[in-house]
Amino acid sequence: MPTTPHVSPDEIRKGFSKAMSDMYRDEVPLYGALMALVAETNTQVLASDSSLARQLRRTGEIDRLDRERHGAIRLGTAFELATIGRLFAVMGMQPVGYYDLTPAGVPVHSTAFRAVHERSLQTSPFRVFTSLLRLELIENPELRAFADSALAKRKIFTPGALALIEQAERDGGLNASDADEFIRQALETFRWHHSATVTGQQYQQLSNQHRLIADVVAFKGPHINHLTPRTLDIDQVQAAMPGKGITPKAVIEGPPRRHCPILLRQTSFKALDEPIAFTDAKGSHSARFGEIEQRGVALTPKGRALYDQLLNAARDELGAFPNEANAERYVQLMEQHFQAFPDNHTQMREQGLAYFRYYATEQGLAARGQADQPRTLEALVAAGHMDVEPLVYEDFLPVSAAGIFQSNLGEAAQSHYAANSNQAEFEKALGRQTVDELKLYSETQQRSIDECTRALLG
Ligand code: OOG
Ligand code: NI
Repeated sequence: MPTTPHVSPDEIRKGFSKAMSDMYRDEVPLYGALMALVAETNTQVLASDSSLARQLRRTGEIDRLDRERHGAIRLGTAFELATIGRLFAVMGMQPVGYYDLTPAGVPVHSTAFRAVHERSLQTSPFRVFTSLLRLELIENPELRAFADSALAKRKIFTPGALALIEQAERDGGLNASDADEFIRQALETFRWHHSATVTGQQYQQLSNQHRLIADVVAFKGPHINHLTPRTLDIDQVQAAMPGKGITPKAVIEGPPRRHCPILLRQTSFKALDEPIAFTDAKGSHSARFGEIEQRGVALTPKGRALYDQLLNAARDELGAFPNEANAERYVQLMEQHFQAFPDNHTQMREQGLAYFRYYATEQGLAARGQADQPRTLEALVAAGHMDVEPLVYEDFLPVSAAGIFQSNLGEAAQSHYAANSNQAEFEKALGRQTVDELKLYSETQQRSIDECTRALLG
């Protein structure tokens, strides 16, 4: 019997991202309002900033903008993390980067599942910030044992999803109808449940230990807790949010506003209080929130070191967590310190602070084969034979992520844990190593240089 061909994992991810967005919009109407606001703002920005529009057309980002979003989940066990890794692999997503949130008082460590090749990212840049609860950080031994047994009992994947993961691994992919069924089954893992698996009192005990612990342990599964669209002007959306009945957190996380955006800026609105049926009583729980992000150029290790240094200097000078009361001063300090970070692409490139993509120009192609044609990368750029565009940052930032967690978990989250970063333990749970994001950016940059050189010098 002829077998039907496999669907590309990139297409499955694209379909899954859309299905997730539809589900979340039905469940959290404010997400729909935020998406509409972001789309409206992006249209305005593209109409008024022709050089940004040209840049995004050239890199292709303009085509993926409408379907660009990230989500976040929090898992409870090594089995859940390893299995979610297999589930995401069916959609062409790999664990990229390691983020330790314990310095900020959040008892998790995390990775971001995403596509790794620029071509796949172009089809669907969908990412999921995935955290693993560190149960060893629960101080009370009885509560730890209770959490352990509650997590050991739950089954967050449907039998159908598990079977299709195995089938995809065995056959090297899924055909169209199995891929559709996989999307339907996989979606169930991320769904919100109106009922908890514990009593009201047990929930309270978990929550007293840490609200995040309750959010993971008391529920049937790792409900998606936000979906974040990408905006081209985060300040504009932040300012427009109150007019739409959405209250944003006090400060935008990440770098200050610049002409040439770097890395990632994010802001969120507070988690909603939602009714929950505990096994013995009615109550409520807040976990789900909204967030928007603006993405800029990816930084090299040197650029990232400068970013971290300036961010830390500004925060040290502030002397406290950024909050409503000190927000204005924080913005001032950030702008002041970031004067030291060049704000144009030419300087960033010359100083090796950021990654770029190279494109052969008409002029360069016309000069192909001529005797006086420039031969080095720098000479080709200088002669206008190659254009340079910023390579977009596809990942997350630990300090920003901590700020997003905290704005939704409240003051209690701001204690410090003695335990520190443990990437080896995380990778053991995951069952594989995480991918180094810097290597990915450098490979993408190199591929664009190679392609360009071939086209021009062949
Ligand atoms: C994840 C918080 C971090 C981001 O975009 O950095 C985050 C969570 O709350 O589970 O969303
Ligand atoms: Ni997020």
